[in-house]
Amino acid sequence: MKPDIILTAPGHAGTQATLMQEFAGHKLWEATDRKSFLEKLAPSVRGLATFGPMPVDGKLMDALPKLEIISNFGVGVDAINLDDASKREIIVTNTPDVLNECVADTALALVMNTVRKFPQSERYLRAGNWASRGPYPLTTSLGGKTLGILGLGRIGEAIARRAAACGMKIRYHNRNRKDVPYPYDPDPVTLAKNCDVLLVVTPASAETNRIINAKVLDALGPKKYVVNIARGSVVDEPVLLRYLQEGKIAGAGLDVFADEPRVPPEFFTLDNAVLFPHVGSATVETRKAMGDLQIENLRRHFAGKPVLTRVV
Ligand code: 8YV
Repeated sequence: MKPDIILTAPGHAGTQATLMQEFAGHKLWEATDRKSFLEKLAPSVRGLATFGPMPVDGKLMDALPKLEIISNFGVGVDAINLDDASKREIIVTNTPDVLNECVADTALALVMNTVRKFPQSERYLRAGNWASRGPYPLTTSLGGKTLGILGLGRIGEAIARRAAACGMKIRYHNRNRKDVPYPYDPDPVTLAKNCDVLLVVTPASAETNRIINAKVLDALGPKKYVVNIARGSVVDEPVLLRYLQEGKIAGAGLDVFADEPRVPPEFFTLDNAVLFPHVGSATVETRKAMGDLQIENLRRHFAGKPVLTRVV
């Protein structure tokens, strides 16, 4: 018999199709009455395939007393309460590594677009301004500038390699110093002071919630930029918006937002912000690789084998 699993959101189409084929899959997002959907499945559901920001907490885990594994599509597991899972001896898996290069491409593109204002210059051309108003205003070079990476993990290192190829210098701050050839700063404020572009790659957690606050943005100042490819929650979004509106920092590049897919419309009118709709890992190849890993973890677990990428 196929193990019963719940899929929390439609997620990636190919992955959803395989999950529905290989397991007895139940689609939570289609339930009209979530409570009775969970009650009906409580005696049989052994797995959760999670996609996106829907919170998975102790309450949901308790509603599914036979739950053994939560297999997440994505490297970030901030939507899952890991303490609650660990207390209940529920395995949590994610999809690291397979997305590193793709997310690093997005990060570098966002850094480049934020500093060089390529999207704004394209809009200028499309609006007919080149012929009527002359060349687009000069921007800032990347070469010789310092990229400050907050959260130098595997993705951060892939970004650092790309930034070095553009002639940028690298510095970083992590909770603990790493064995890497880049200078270390002891805290985010010092990193902001010492860099030209502050790139946020740190995982979202209670500890990193709004770690990019007014103090850090003040340390950056009006000539420097912040780029966030981590999670919206790591930035104090209303403060960032105000700093951009008032020119207290030079610009921001954002791939992630506090309440996705809703983005405060005040951002849309800013000329000093480049906004991506959370496309960090969004390629056909990478999303397939992420889905394959999510599925493989479930397969292995239900076959009595150790999962490949366990978080807790
Ligand atoms: C995806 C991500 O957008 O891996 C992550 O943590 O944020 C992205 O790769 C997300 O997982 C899609 O659900």
